[in-house]
Amino acid sequence: MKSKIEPGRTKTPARHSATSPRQAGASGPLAADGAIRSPHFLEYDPAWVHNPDAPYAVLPVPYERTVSYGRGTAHAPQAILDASNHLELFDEELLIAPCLRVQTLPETDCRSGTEEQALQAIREAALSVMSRRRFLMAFGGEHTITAPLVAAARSVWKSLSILHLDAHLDLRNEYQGNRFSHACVMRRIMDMDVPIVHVGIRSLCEEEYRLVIDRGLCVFWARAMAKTGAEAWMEPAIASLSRQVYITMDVDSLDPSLMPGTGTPEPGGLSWQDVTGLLQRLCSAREVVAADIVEVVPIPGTPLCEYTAARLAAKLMTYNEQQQHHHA
Ligand SMILES: [Mn+2]
Repeated sequence: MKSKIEPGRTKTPARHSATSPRQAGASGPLAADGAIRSPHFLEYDPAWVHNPDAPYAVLPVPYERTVSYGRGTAHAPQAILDASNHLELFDEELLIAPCLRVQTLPETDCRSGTEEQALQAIREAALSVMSRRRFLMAFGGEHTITAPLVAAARSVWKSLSILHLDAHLDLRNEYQGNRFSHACVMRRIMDMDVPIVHVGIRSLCEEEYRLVIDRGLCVFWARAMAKTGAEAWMEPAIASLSRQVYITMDVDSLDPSLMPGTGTPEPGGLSWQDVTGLLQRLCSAREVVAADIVEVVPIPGTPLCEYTAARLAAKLMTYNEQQQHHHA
């Protein structure tokens, strides 16, 4: 496994300088290509970045083996970490600086070995965090990685259900001859007998439609959500989830105007307010135990997609942290 841990670095001065965060200079070591490389989530904090007792752990998972359309998601974890260094620490909505205590783990080895071996390595890395009831945030990579992540979560939390944000159902039994394709990931999770609530769906095949009807699956369709407005779908979606929730966020659930960098974009997606509103309510109503953000494909020349993904991850951790304080 390749370690990307950097030697101790002092806190970046960038964030609080007069210039905008993005213009405000390097926040990590320079790579050979001159790009900034930051192997940690959020600003470097020597107390937590390498600390296995941190309540939050970020796992970079650059898995890209079965993508069927746009490529490049293997570059996303590093791009999201880089972008996260430019986030404001102060939350504009909650009006607090949450001081998230986040360990950033070395990325999992997704290139060598067989598909099964790579997925097993992801499961083991996740389990090492979850078995101590720490919050895991994984950055893909393609959606395939959610199966081993959920398998690990399911072995720790007995009353687990899945919130699945996606444009697609990903419920094919196999795709292009592969049962581990990104297009089959939720079917593999259904095989584990974990209840799933699908939100934002606007693309499916006939096989998937039959499955929805025959098994009475819980699907919140993007078209209906847009018609009724958030108040009508958020509470029923949350009410359909069990006490402990794993969230998998395929970024193509967001509208492509907000998230153009993804392998299989689909028009008509969720807004930023839709998704963050849902996450906030969910964190106050349920115990969110872990999450992943998958299928980001960075676009050269704009940091929009990786920045939005980093912001989404920080938002979820902040909502979760706020509830921890309320419950304490
Ligand atoms: Mn998708």
